[in-house]
Amino acid sequence: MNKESTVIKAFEIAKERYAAVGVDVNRALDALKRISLSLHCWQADDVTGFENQNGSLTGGIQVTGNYPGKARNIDELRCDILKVNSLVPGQHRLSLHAVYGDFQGKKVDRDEIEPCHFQSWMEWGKENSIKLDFNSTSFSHPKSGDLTLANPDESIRNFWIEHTKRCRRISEEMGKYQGDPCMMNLWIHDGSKEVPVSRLKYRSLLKQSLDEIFATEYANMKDCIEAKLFGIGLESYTVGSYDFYLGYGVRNNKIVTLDTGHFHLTESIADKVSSLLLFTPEIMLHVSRPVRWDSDHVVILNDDLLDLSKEIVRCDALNRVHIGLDYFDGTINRIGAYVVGIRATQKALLQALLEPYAALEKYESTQRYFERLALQEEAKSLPWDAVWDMFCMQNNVPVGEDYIGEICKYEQEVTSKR
Ligand code: RNT
Ligand code: ZN
Repeated sequence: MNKESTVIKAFEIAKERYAAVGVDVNRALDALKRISLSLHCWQADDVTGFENQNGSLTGGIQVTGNYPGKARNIDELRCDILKVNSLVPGQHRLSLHAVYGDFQGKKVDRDEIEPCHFQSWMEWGKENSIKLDFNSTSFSHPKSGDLTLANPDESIRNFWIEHTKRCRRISEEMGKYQGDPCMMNLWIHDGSKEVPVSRLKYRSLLKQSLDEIFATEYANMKDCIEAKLFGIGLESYTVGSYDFYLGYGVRNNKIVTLDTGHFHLTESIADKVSSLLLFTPEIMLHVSRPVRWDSDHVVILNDDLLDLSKEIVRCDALNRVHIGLDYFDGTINRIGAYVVGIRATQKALLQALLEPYAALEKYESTQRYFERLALQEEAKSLPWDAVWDMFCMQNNVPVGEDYIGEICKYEQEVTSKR
């Protein structure tokens, strides 16, 4: 029997099994198809960018590994992203950082970037039906230090305010160009290695900087603010903590970004979704995988990801939650890292969409807690994988492990020659 007919057969059986618990698999497939993940451009080149300043990665984040084949320029990065897209089902967005502009070999400082530096990205995006998202970049720069937007030195603070304002303008142009709002994420590493005696001072400076940055209203971009627990070398204090940005977001109607690596390791990110939905306009996610710390390991299909996905679907919030990826691993094939993480995220979302929610909810509202627990347990082994294979087949991308060979081929023909 060939693979195609095996997939069809397994799917037909899965369809019946799911129907028995009140789940329509085709509805789940339609919903999954509509979910565009925002792929992070920085897995392709270990968060280097195209400024050609040969500095190292700073700002409390770190990539380990030097597996050969990282993208060295804009053409290679674009080529890699298109390869990735050919191996995952669905239509996805691309999230760019400000340092990935098309600078044509010129030195353009961060307070000088303009929409024109991203024009070729916008055109490329349109040609390839890829919508763009954006990020300001405050790390890996001579003026990064430990403090940027919260720096008491006015000239440094103003430099970063100017940078971030420009990033918002660029995002606005991107959003306009693509006819769909560009999500702009603002994350800064500001913090300190030891506990400062004036925690309030830096936080009020950050608040002031943000107020100034957000003073201009835009219609084609949306602001997201990302908190963090700590950075490497900045372990004791983070100016932009979760409390800080949650407060700022609620008061100013801004979107809070939840990076799954930015919390205490036993904290549930899934549990935060319903609260944010009640008090902030939308949610931005940075799906990552912390191992002992904010290590940004490649995302895999684990319980944390499943819980988070289920929570979004249970809240019926797929239209209010933007799912971005944020991990970087330089120890393995980077295209492979993308594909594994993207497919894992989609698999988690599919399982969430296939949850027999109506039946579970009915049990819960009638206090039939044994039945709820039992059905949750049984649902774990319902044949979601058969539905996933069908999704890949319908979308003309490799089914199951078939993408491994494709990536090895691309390595042989392209990335190993870099
Ligand atoms: C860092 C944040 C941030 C970065 C990217 C590169 O801890 O998660 O989102 O990973 O902006
Ligand atoms: Zn992040």
